[in-house]
Amino acid sequence: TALAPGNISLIGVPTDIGAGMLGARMGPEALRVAGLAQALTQLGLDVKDCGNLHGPANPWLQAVNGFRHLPQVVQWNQLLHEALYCELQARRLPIMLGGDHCLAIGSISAVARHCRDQGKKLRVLWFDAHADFNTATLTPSGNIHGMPVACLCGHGPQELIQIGGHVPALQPKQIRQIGIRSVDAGEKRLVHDMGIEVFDMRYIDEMGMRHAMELALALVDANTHLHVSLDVDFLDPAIAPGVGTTVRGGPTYREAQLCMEMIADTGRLASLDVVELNPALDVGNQTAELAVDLIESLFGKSTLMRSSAAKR
Ligand code: 6HN
Ligand code: MN
Ligand code: MN
Ligand code: MN
Repeated sequence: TALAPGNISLIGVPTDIGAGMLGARMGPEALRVAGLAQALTQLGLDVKDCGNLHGPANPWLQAVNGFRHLPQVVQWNQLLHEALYCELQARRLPIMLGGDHCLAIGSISAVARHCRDQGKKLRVLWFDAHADFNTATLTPSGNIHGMPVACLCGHGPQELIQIGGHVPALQPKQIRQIGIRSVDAGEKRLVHDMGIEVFDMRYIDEMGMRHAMELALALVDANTHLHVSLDVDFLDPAIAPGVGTTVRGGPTYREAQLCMEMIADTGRLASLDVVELNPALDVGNQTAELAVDLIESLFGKSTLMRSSAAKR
């Protein structure tokens, strides 16, 4: 099995500008304290920590025309887009340390731009309890972390959908959503109408995580850039309490590990977001430590332990 590229760049994006609760701004430091760089180095990877981006403060205002903090969300995402695109151009594998999930607009638009440059196919795996497909009229909260997938697919304010220069940045058929279990009523209709392929918890209960992941990874080939957007609220809150928007009934530790291991087996992982970690709500640093565990598997930690007999 091929391994992922060996050069990793960590990009910290310390903001909760798109969230409904403060604290995700501390996510990058919690992941560093949990030993992310050291864990990846031990796997033989070359890790560069680019430090943190510096964007506007969170003014903690009401929504205006359906959006909270839109100008600040645009600024953070523009900064992230440029920083991440630079790392991709330098042939490195960027890991975006969030920060809330609105930042996936900046990261994935950069990945999509890079794939257009390189003539690569893009597959986005969106691990989340939520579909993050709200719009200004559908949103119950105005929080833009509930809107990144819609924005990437061209449904959103002009300033956000045009980051990266190509509207839409993504086609719905490039996306697979896994672990979904909380979708707002209007949002549900839009996700369905857009034709996003969703492996929700009901599907995972009935068919198993292995089957869900086999389908989510179907047709990933040597010319595919695989992007993983990992919202920590994907995980069951019993194992991952350090998030602002927990939803019970998420994947277990082993189900989550299996997802990461199956991705590692493809050898096609080329960029990653780790978002929504909120250290202010964590118990000790356990959610950050769990995230580091999962990232290790994503980079082949357990794959390397498999005997050849266990491989199909
Ligand atoms: N996340 N659907 C809810 C909203 O406010 O739009 C929750 C969104 C959560 C977003 O966790 O990235
Ligand atoms: Mn999310
Ligand atoms: Mn979520
Ligand atoms: Mn499929």
